[in-house]
Amino acid sequence: MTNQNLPGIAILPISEFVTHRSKLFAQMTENSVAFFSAASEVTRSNDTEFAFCQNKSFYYLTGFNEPDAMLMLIKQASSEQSILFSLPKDKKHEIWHGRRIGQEKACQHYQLDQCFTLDEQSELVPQYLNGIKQVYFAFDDENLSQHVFGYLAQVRASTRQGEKVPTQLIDVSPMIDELRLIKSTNEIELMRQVNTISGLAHQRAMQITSAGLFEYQIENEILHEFTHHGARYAAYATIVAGGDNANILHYTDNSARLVNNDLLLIDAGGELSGYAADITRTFPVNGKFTEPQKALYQLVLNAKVAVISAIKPGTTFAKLNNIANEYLTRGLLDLGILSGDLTELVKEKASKKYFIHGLGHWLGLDVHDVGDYHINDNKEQCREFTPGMVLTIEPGLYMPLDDMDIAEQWRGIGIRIEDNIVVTKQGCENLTANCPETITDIETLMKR
Ligand SMILES: [Mn+2]
Repeated sequence: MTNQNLPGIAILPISEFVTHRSKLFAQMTENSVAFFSAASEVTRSNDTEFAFCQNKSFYYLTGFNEPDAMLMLIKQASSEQSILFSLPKDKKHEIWHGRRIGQEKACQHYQLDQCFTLDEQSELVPQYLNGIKQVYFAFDDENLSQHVFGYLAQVRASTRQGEKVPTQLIDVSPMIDELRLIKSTNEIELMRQVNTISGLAHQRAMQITSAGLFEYQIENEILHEFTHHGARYAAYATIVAGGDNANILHYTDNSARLVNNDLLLIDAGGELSGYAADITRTFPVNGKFTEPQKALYQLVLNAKVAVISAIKPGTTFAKLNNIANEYLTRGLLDLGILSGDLTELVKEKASKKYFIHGLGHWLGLDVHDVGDYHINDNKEQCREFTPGMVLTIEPGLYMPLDDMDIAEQWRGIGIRIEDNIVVTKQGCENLTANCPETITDIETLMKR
């Protein structure tokens, strides 16, 4: 099976990473150095590891996907240098564990100024730090922090030979996070593609789902569709939650059997060249919504559509939250799940009793991507959207089976619908365009 909509697997051109570095260089002060650390492999059990996942900020600046490397950016005397320290070529190790690019090829391929082996760090880094004023690194990276302080101590020890020690340390995270928050045309195209792939995976899940199957069997169908279209990994642990399991927000056990007349909530997104999709759909196990399921589903869908239609430059998550709350509160009142005065209920955000998580989040290299939501001291998410931001919109309603405050017909229903949106100059583009969401479209796709 080939997909006509996907001409080829997208990867970012190396020039994209060079551009990311020059954007960071532009913000660094004269006579400064910035350090970025690659991720290390993580043990799963004994001598086996989890699939390697690169540190996303390191990846954003390099495109380099080997573990344990370090990037050093030097801005001095109006010159900008990108230096990579990485694992050496090692024939024996590579036969067992996989290829390494080595320093010479890395330098060419990733368009870096110099590449050295990891062993050369301890000698070279202190030399580069001589005469530097400011050092940037991520303060929450304990391992890297230790290394940086070690290098600084080394330079300090040589001050009698005339070495000049950097005296200012700056947390680089806010700078890199802000850069990552605004996506380029290339990044948006990549996210468009991983959304298309993920939408196909959700379609496959809808077509295959039936009572009696296990949740993890549906998970497997989703992963199959991701890899079939070139997304080698899921961006996060896939949630396949039948019936009341949907009321556990991060349910990844996926071990239960699917039950006739239950809903199935699937939160799944692929990862393409490091970039994530994050899509949720909820549909009936047997392909036909019951009346109570229909009522709640339509309500969540209406709220989602209303929220997305309000997304444009200048809008904020706080404003969108108000729209979602108004829709959901009014709907819950109409269905008799809430009671009281509409204006009062909207004011006290009564819908939050059943809509228990945030409306959305930034999306990019990380599924919960970096970037400030507040920008000023206000506690509300009042940062104005600008073109190039990518975010999720994911209203939901959760009615646990053991909640005796609600009528029996609603109990055990958990619904979330989640799309990925890019803010454009004119308004927004919904990247999750191929994933069925209306009751008619879902029931038609699932007809057997
Ligand atoms: Mn999400």
